[in-house]
Amino acid sequence: MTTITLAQGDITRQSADAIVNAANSSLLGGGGVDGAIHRRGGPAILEECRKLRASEYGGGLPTGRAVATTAGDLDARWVIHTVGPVWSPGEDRSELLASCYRASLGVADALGARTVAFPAISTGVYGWPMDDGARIAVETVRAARTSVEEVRFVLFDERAHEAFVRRLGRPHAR
Ligand code: AR6
Repeated sequence: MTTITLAQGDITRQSADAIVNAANSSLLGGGGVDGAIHRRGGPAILEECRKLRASEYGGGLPTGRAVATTAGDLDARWVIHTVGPVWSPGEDRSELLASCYRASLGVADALGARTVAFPAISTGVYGWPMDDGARIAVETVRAARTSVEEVRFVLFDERAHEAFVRRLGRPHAR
C-alpha cells in the first residue's frame, strides 16, 4: 500500500530514498528542479549523467522514461531523472506524463527505494497546466503497482500545493 503525502517547498531540501528530477533528455542540466538538484547535489550527479550519455543514452533519455544516478550531496540515495513532455494545446501527451511517474516508480522498485519525492513534472518550464498535472500525477501513482511505501509530492508554491490537496480530496490524504 503506497501512502501519498504532500509537502511544500524546495525538493532539494527533502530527505527521501530517491528524489525525482524533472530533467530534459540531454540529462546535462537546466533550470527549475533540474538546476536546483544539480546545484545542491553537486558535480557527482552531472558526472554520472555524462557517463549515461556516453553509454546507453547516447541519444538522450526519451520523454516518459526514467534513469537513476547518485544523489551526490542531497539527503537521498538516488536521483531518478525523468523527462516530462512539453505541454501542447493541440496534442494529448497525457500518457507520456503518466509514463514519467510509472517509469520513475519502476526504477525506484528496482533500486529498493521505499520513499520517493516527486516534483510536479512538466508544470514549470514545460508549461503543463497545474490542475491537470496534479490529476495525472495522483491518478497514476494511485493506480501504480509498486513497492514504494511513500510517494511524497513536493510542491514549490502554495498554488501547486493547493492543486494537489484538491486532487487528493484532503490534506495529506492517503
Ligand atoms: N523544488 C520543488 N519544485 C520546484 C523547484 C524546486 N526546487 N523548482 C521548480 N519547481 P520545472 P518541467 C516546480 O520547470 O516543467 C528544466 O530546465 C515548478 O514550479 O522544474 O518538467 C529541465 O532541464 C513546477 O511546478 O520542470 C527541462 O528542460 C515544477 O517544479 C525543463 O526544465 C516543474 O517545473 C523541464 O520542465
